[in-house]
Amino acid sequence: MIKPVLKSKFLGALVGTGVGDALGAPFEGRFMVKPEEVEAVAEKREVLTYTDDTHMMIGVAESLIRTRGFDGKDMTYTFIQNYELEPFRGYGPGPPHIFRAIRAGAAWDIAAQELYHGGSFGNGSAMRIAPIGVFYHDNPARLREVAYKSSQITHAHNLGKDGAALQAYAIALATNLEPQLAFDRGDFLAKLINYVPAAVFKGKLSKIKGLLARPDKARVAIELGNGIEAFNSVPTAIYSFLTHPDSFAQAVLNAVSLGGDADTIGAMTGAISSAYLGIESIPNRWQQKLENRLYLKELAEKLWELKTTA
Ligand code: RVK
Ligand code: MG
Ligand code: MG
Repeated sequence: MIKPVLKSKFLGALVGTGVGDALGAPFEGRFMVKPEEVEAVAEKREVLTYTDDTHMMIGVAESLIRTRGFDGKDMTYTFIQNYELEPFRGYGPGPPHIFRAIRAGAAWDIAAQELYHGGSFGNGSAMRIAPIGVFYHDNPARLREVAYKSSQITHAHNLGKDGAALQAYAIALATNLEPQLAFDRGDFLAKLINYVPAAVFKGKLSKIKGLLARPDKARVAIELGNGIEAFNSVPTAIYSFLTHPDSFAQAVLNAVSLGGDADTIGAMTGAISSAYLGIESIPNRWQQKLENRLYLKELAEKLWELKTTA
């Protein structure tokens, strides 16, 4: 793949996360909505403000850049510092709890195991994974290792880790594909099913083909889920991308219109879609209004430079 195409995909994955998150944020926790309503609400807003999903993704990118690859301790303290500066971003219940425990003396690499029973399986480590997905796009084994280790900081349950690795791998596959060539949904899904070990993810991914054949949003919400758990949202984001692999806008509007954890499903769909199609696929009417757009682009460019000059 030529370098400018790859660069556009790095930019797309990070900015696509932000746009999907910001479009979905007003609808988080809502029932289903029409895509036109999502579009109309975005049009009325002067700034598309992002939430914890993008805020934590920024921390992932900042740490990867600073340490020239993954360093768990550095990433942990980057998350904590960012959270303390902007605690108002709408974080899930778990991460702030873990951050306070670490500040109080808990070890950064085991603090998350204390949360819930065996750690969290929320989607918080999958929603922020885009920088890891693009940075390790050419090495699935290292991608899995880093996705697991980055998840361990806040989401230590195996299903939380597998959700993060699955979302990272979907982004990596999308990054590897040339957008001009015909897209093979069956091949994309087969690779994901093969990659993820947990039966709950394999089972949901196996339902996507049938759901794509007969679009029915209520069935998607029931069978794949639209909730805060990794297994109720990562397959849903993959499904949403696959509804319109050639259109960022249609895929993300479709994702947000499912309601439930709309910002996060929007963010994860946006990351996969624009890792495939590149940043040019994100409509300017949304890009221009995205909060901190220039900083997200700066981080993506630095990550790409690190990858291509290393
Ligand atoms: C507010 C039982 C468990 C569990 C386990 C449930 C932001 C809990 C973002 C928990 C995202 C919730 C979202 C979320 C990200 C997790 N047993 N229940 N082992 N593990 N749960 O707290 O960062 O919106 O009900 O780790 O993943 O936009 O409260 O948070 O939508 O999943 O938060 O898991 O949340 P947490 P998170
Ligand atoms: Mg959020
Ligand atoms: Mg959310």
